[in-house]
Amino acid sequence: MTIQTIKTTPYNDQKPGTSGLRKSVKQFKKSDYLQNFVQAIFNTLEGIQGSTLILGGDGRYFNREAIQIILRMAAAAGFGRVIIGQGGILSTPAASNLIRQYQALGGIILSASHNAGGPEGDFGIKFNIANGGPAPESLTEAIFAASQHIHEYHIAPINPVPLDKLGAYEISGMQVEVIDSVSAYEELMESLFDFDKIAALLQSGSFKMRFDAMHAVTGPYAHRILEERLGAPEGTVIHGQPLADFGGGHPDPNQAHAKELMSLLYARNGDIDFGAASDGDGDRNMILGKQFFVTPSDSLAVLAANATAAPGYRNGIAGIARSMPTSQAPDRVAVKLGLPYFETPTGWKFFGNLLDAGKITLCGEESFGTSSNHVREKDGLWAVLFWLNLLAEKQDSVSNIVRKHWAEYGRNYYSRHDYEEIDLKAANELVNALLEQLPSLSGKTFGKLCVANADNFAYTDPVDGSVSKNQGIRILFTDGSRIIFRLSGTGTQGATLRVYLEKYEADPSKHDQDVQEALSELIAIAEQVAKIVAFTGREAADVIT
Ligand code: G16
Repeated sequence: MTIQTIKTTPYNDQKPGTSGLRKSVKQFKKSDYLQNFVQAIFNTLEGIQGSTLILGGDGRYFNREAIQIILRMAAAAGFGRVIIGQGGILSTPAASNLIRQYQALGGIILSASHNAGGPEGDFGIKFNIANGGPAPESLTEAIFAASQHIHEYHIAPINPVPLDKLGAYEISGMQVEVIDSVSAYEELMESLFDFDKIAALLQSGSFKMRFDAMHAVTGPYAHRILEERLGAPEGTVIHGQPLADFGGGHPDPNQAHAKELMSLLYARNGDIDFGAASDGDGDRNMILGKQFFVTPSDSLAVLAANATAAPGYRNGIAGIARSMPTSQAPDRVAVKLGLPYFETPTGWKFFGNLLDAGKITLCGEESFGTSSNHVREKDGLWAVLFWLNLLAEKQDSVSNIVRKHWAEYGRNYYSRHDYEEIDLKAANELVNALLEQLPSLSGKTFGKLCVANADNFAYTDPVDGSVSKNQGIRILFTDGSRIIFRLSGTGTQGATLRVYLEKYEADPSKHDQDVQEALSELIAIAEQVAKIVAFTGREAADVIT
């Protein structure tokens, strides 16, 4: 076979963000845009010859086309074997699991996560390393540097591989296996949770749940595990068919985008006890009880406090980590259990070293991500199964479990306000103005609240000593309240300003306030300090979670 070498010119915008390279489909379809980035990955990796690559995506528009291109480039690069999920489908956690199981060199996951799909939507590509986790910053920076010097890429002239049929092929001396996307993941879940207990709950007739797959990747996983394996009634999984444009929806499992699920759970005389949703690539989750929303931060805290309820964690957990903007609720659990806890920058890649070193077992982020050391990614269905295990074990409702948790640990009122697609220049000016104010903020009082410290968060990885700076502006108050400002690293249009607000309340008689009302003082201070209206022209946040 003759490998073709194609001349190309670099694009200057291939810097991976919080989670891989995310751009509009239009950008990805520009001449050789995808090929350049894939070649940059291959040029950066060591040990490709004869190694195994895991390949799959969330099924969004351009997924199949991209898979065929990457296969041809993988053959040219010298991979010995590529494992692909049937139909080109692999959820991010399932891909992470396969990388570990097959001892692969890594995996390429095609997804723009919760971003909208379709020809007018977004596409994305991320590389996960041999531990199954997202490439660390040092690698993504090296890939970006390589993309800036790309002048040619290599591709094997082979026919498209049939993606829908399970099978094994040899192309250009490379083994290609199209495998069932769900089986290995299902086995892993069964090894962690009490499937008999969960099945009894789901089949009891007195408990009803809905899982919203949002027409994204978790549809096949949820159908197989919840309905076929655990016996939940047909119809438990809604929007279970993966569609290239997610049915025109926004596959983001939050109160704003999972509207149908929200209305089912919040219906006045509704009979659904438990609601859950996952995102485009299956790594996020939202947990709902009857007329009850569990913040992702509380979800992590509750799971950590009750970890031994699930067989996979029966012997206890080693420690907990959360991203910096995530509420401090999980820290309280760690303190009580006498466990180490860590505060990392936003981005799942920062949990990898802590998990590999055995310093933590559970980790999570406010951005609807929770997971454990079973993979090196956040895992939407895992969180749902963990909650089901907990509900089956406690024979109690979601709201009761969370309320009892608050009564024991106190409640961290929490909300995130997003200002989307704002002018990039305005966003940078706002951030710079905040940075200038930082030194003068310490000791300043705003009504009853006094600033203990204000800084630009930096993180030193306790395992490899690497330092990550500029990870978000924090205003920390003496009573433990916090306001955090960050620009998102996953948007594709302009800038997205995220304002994270948190206030701690120990008194159980005050645990039933409206969240935005409980945080109103902090919301006003955020505006006073950051002048969001003046800088962005926006009177209100676009999305409040
Ligand atoms: C990604 C990352 C997460 C991060 C989230 C939000 O999630 O994997 O670690 O918390 O983006 O990041 P940002 O605030 O920079 O937009 P996903 O589900 O989009 O891959």
